[in-house]
Amino acid sequence: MSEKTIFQKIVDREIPAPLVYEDELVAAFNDIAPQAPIHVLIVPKKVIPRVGEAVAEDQATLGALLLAAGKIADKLGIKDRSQGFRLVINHGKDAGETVPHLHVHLLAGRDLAWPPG
Ligand code: D5M
Repeated sequence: MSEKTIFQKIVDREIPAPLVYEDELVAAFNDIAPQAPIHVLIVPKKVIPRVGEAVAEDQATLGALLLAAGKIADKLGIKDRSQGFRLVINHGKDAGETVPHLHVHLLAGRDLAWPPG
């Protein structure tokens, strides 16, 4: 069994981190190194290392990540189209993935350049 990721330790409440959102399948907490005024990480409770390694039985979990993003955006008051938010998933080295536990970045609170870096 491989060592737990930092995110798994947060999900298992071994490392304290206030949860912004939690349901049966996912948990969300603030990023420790925020890249925007709002920067939340949404992670599955089940360990999926990265999005490209998800399998068919993960379908509900993958859907729950996006549904959670919408609920969090609503809760934070950024769901209105006049404001908005961006979701980012980094898969692998070239994309800048640093934690091998699937996570969706929810970024908001400033103008977000396009294309992203
Ligand atoms: O994003 C990994 C993200 O995880 C990065 O933005 C920092 C964040 N991080 C790392 N450790 C923690 C803890 N302990 N709490 C909250 N956020 C954390 P990636 O897409 O893999 O580059």
